[in-house]
Amino acid sequence: MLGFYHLIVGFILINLCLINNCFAANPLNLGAHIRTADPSGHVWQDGRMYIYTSHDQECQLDFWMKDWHVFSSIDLVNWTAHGAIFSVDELTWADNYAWAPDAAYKNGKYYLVFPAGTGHKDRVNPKNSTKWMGIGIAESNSPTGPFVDKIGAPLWRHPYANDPSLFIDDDGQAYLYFHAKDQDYNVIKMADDMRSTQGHFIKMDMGGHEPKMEGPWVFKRGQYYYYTMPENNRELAYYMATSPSGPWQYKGVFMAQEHKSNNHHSIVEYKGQWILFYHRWLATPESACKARKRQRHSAAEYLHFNADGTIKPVKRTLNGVDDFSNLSKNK
Ligand code: FUB
Repeated sequence: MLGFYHLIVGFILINLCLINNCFAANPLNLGAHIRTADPSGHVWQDGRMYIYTSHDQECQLDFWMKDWHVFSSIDLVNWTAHGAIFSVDELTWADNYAWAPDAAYKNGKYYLVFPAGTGHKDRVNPKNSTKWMGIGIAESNSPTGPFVDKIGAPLWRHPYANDPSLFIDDDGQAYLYFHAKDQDYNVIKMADDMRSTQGHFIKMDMGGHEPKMEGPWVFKRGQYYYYTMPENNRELAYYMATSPSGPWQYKGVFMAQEHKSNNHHSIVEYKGQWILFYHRWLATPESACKARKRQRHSAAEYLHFNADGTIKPVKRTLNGVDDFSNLSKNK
């Protein structure tokens, strides 16, 4: 029989759970002691969903970040942490700024494409800044590493660039999109061995709408290609085209900004559902960090399309994709 003691314990547990968000899928349960951002989702041959993330140090203030992590799941609620799969310590050409990564599978190998850099940003006297960032690519026989930088150098040194994103088209051609100083809205093809770029940067026709941006993400659905990005670094917006290099038609914002903070996302289809991964800046009262009230956490939502292929607006929710197992095909 339930006694008073059991009721009290149950009451306390439920309240602890509510405080700690343990009935909700958002933020994703990637582990109690890790802060992740910039999730890049991919479904590989084993049928699991993988997200490659950057890793915020507790209380980090200027995005000094050192390694990249990967997590996998079959239901988007229970995640396996595969740990740090690559770090700036393994690079000869950078020692910091392990920012938003992406991954790809081609020629039987897995590729981790990542931004990294050196120096520091002087916010008071920007002219004294020495910060530089470039894009590297590492390869592995497994989606969870170990990854090795076979080039031993960034893909290029100029322009300053970060936030790479790889899209492999149906014919196997890999396209690299990125954010770059004075060269946003460019794309470059990757060579077949994925160890160098091929040809020149192509400045894409964005239909006259080229706001400040970061992390682009390109995907294909049916006949349409989608170029998506955080417009002004904050609100997720998109363009559509019938080719991976445009011309693109601007279609608007599908996720509003929150707390005037950056967002970074990826979009991928999994078991018949389209999923948007992104990060939220959430209050972290449990943290000893006094300098930052909010820190970043990876999250996920469903993404829905209209009949004409346009994207329906997405709201941030607590439940996220917690009912994925019921909704998905091939459960
Ligand atoms: O995580 C570091 C940087 O913050 C990313 O590269 C940007 O996209 C922004 O999310």
